[in-house]
Amino acid sequence: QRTATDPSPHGASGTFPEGFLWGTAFAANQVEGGFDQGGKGLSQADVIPFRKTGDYVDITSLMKATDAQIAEAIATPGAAGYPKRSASDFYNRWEGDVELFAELGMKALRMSIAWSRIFPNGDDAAPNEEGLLFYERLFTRLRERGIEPVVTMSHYEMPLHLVTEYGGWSNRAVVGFFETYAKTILTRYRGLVRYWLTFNEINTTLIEPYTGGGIIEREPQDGVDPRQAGYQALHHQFVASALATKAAREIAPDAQVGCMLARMAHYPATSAPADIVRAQWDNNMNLFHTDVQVRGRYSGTVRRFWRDTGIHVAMEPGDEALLAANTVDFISFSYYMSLVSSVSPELYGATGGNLFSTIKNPHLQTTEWGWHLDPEGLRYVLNDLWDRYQVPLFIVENGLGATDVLEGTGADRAVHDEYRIDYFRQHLQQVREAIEDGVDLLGYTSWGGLDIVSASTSQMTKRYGVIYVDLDDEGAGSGDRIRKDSFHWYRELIASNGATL
Ligand code: BGP
Repeated sequence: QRTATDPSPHGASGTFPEGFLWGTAFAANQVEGGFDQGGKGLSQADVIPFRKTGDYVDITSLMKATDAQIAEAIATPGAAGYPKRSASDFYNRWEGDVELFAELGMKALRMSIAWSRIFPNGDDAAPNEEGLLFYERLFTRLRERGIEPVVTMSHYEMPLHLVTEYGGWSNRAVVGFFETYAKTILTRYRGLVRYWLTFNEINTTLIEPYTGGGIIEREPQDGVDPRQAGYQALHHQFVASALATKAAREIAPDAQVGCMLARMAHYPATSAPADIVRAQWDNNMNLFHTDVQVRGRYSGTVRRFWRDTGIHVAMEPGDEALLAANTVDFISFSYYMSLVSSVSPELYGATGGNLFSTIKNPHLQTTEWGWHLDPEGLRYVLNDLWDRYQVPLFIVENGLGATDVLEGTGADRAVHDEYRIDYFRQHLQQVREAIEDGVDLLGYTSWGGLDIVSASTSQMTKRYGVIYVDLDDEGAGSGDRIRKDSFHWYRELIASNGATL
């Protein structure tokens, strides 16, 4: 007999598993800065300018780049106007930051390696030793502090030279360059890094082809579906991911390799069957990426989409066998919001925040940037992914972008971010429910840790961290690190392995 409280036993005495990997996450291009230090080459993220139109950030251009924009950026030395070139200056302050992470009690730091620090041009004959050494010292220190590095090989970052000279991931040659890069870091950091992720949010290649795939925005060609280049680039990334997974098995057999997806659950706008089928289609189009990386093959849904749109993805002999033979060990994903699907086009576009055109869900609040706040959706996607794939899951991004207010002076400076604590508490309660439901979850790394430059808006003031970084959107400020109230809350939570939730 069903009761009104089924199927959600709120307040259950669920616990987090022993060894659960609590931590925080960030990406090299958003945190490091030091864009011209240590032999680093320019990367695709270093040429994204910060533009304000009146009072507003011009978000339409911040994940894209044109030839003219890149030419202007290359001619512009220094970091002014290019936030990701200086970011949170982690490159120069990492030792102090790691001590803060240790104080937080973190078990894991999810981070990425800047490919352009290791191979400044991407096609160099030999790696840059200074870049290799930077991460070796960082991983060593993290290990000394009991923090497990969880490392993304490519997080919205590739050497700019591969973008301008080769056309980014749309060119098959980039697969070979990535394979060399992957083998170089797997070999060098064998024994230091156990958890590897190949590509961050691999579905971004279709959503934002420049940021995800290094594809420069150009005028559409007659008769060619504009999505063609994105799908081709994505296929190359799947092949590169499989080659990196294969290399990991050979080079570092104790390594665990995961894929990474921006998981966005699509809910039907109504209970009309057509809306439900539409939502299912949208979910399948989000999940075909994990289908390839976990099941080892493209789904019928995406193959039908290619047929219907005339998109042709060129594959080389052996690609399909390679994908089938080199599936990942676990699924990692980011979770920020749910979306709504409908067959009624007039519902779309009214709202949806700074990334998507979607339908407003009347049952949910949104963030300052218009993203649906949906803690229960996290339980839903955890159960859904687990049921579909039966491989361990890892939440490697979740958090609230908000405008924080720094109060006080000197040593008394504080940020009272109870809204962020509420966000974490509500989401983690749902995570605990999902674990009670039987989901195998490796860990949870909240987005940011430190405040970093936003991927989609290039703002520093869209803050995610539990540690405030005293820099504004123009890069002005002391750069000091200040513990927010959420830092103290998260520290207690980690120390109790989630019991204080
Ligand atoms: C994910 C990215 C991150 C990150 C986060 C928050 O899509 O993997 O790099 O930045 O979203 O997004 P934003 O910074 O645009 O608020």
